[in-house]
Amino acid sequence: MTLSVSRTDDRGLGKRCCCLLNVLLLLLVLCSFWFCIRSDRWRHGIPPSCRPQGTTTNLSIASLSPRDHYKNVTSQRMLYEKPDALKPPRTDILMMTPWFAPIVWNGTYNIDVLTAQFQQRDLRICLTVFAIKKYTVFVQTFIETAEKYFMVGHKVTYYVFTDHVSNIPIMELAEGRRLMVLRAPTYQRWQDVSMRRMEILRDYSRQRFTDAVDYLVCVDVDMRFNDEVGVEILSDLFGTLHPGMYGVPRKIYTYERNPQSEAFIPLDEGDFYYAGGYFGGNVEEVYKLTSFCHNAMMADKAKNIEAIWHDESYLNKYFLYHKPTKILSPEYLWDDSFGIPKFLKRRRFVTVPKKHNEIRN
Ligand code: 5GW
Ligand code: MN
Repeated sequence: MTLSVSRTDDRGLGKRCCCLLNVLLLLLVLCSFWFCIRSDRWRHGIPPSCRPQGTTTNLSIASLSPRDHYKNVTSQRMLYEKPDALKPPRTDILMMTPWFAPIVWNGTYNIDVLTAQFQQRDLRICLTVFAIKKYTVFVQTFIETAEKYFMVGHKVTYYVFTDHVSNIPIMELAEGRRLMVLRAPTYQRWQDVSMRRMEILRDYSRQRFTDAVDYLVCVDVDMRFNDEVGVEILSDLFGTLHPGMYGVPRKIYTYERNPQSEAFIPLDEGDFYYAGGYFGGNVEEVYKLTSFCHNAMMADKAKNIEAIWHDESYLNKYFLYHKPTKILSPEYLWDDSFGIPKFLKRRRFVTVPKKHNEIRN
């Protein structure tokens, strides 16, 4: 008898526990559902520059149309010298392309105004490099100097793609900055090491970068930062003038001239010669660029063709028909072996000299 009573008690207790668990589970599902809707709205529904800044507490988020948020942007007083509509800040260089993309030179912009604009958006900036085989030796200087000069005060993630993860030094980084080391395949031919960067960046732009990054900056690793590089470089799609070719006639540009190649550019076309070692933009634009370049390389490979300057040739083809929205002057990619011309007020990112036969074999 005692036994049967206690068994009934057990069953009752079990049922109550089960009920409680179900209720908890339901609550959890509801909570995560609500959180999903909210974060989705924040992420996609409203342009980041228009995130509400004032008080919106008496309005439910679901009842707002995106335009309602425009009213809540706060403004802040800033003091600086007024621009003069009749006096360009510089006359010794080209400041604007014929398609109205700014060319970024020292003395042509106000970094405080730009930073204030960009800071409202709490940007996540991602700097990518590849360090395959012996090129891991460049990583330490690259990151140390980036800590000093690259996007100081902003949220930065370094992505280092390498085939030798253990050769990447552990470094202390400033607050808001992270280093991600990712495994990348080794290719035997150095041309493939260089060209396959496009394929890897394409894949990451389609997956990992999509929701984690606002702007990508994709550069060579055999470099060091030597002066400030800030938000003035950021735009939907940007390229950089090659330090060896900013002032030469069109026909001198070392574009691919074989009409059979996907990278072919005829002698009577072309705006600038862009460097392969410095481009970027938002994730969607970088996806489109890298995807085009990789597909063009594969199409050429099937025809047993390789463009003269590898990934750089395909990049130049892409930029000819998909014009960049901003262009970086050679201040952003300089090689001291070219000397220091008068118009070059700053050398922000410069090549680290390498002993070619030691580092490249
Ligand atoms: C190796 C031999 C010849 C040319 C390039 C490489 C090589 C390039 C390599 O072994 N490992 C490697 O990671 N790279 C990546 O490709 C680096 O990120 C490097 O910055 C980029 C482009 O190659 P560079 O820097 O040697 O090309 P240049 O034209 O800037 O001298
Ligand atoms: Mn390089």
